[in-house]
Amino acid sequence: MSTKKILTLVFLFSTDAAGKRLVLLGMKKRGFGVGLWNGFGGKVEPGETIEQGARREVEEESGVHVETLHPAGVLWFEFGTDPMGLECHVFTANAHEGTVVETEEMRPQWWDAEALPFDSMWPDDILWWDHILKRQQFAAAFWFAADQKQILRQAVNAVDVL
Ligand code: 6U4
Ligand code: NA
Ligand code: NA
Repeated sequence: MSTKKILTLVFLFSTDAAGKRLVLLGMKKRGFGVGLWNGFGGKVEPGETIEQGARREVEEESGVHVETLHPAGVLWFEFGTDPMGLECHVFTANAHEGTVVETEEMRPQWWDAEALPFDSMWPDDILWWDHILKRQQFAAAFWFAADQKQILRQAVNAVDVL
């Protein structure tokens, strides 16, 4: 692996009147992961910390300003023979339903956190989402086929150091 990109991925949580946990996903309207329900995030820019990048992307893509980001996991992705690896830092944060807006990049929608639309999400998400629900930090790696759909090899581990 010769190079890598640092990405962020943020899941915003809320609770409904019955106390059920809700999570905000965005339908990606363009670019990488188009047509999938995603968390919010993107590339960390030069001069930015990972958390600053995460906060900026959440605001750009959902209109929500988040104060506290909780480190949840780190994901490593490789695709086919592409020498570029992706190191994706996953966070959770609390949000309020009213503040969400649709943007050029994302159409946001709240989901029951225990019933996410995994068939229309990145195929690795179902393999680590339980760790998020249990507030167990995790480190995972996924080797995708060049088609960005099929996972050829995977490793998911609980960690406690993020
Ligand atoms: P531009 O449009 O260049 O500014 P940017 O918003 O910086 O793009 P983008 O949207 O390409 O970056 O970021 C990719 C997003 O997709 C990040 O939030 C991480 C997420 N992502 C990438 N691979 C993923 C995967 N296998 N599983 C997953 N999220 C993934 O759940
Ligand atoms: Na993005
Ligand atoms: Na970006």
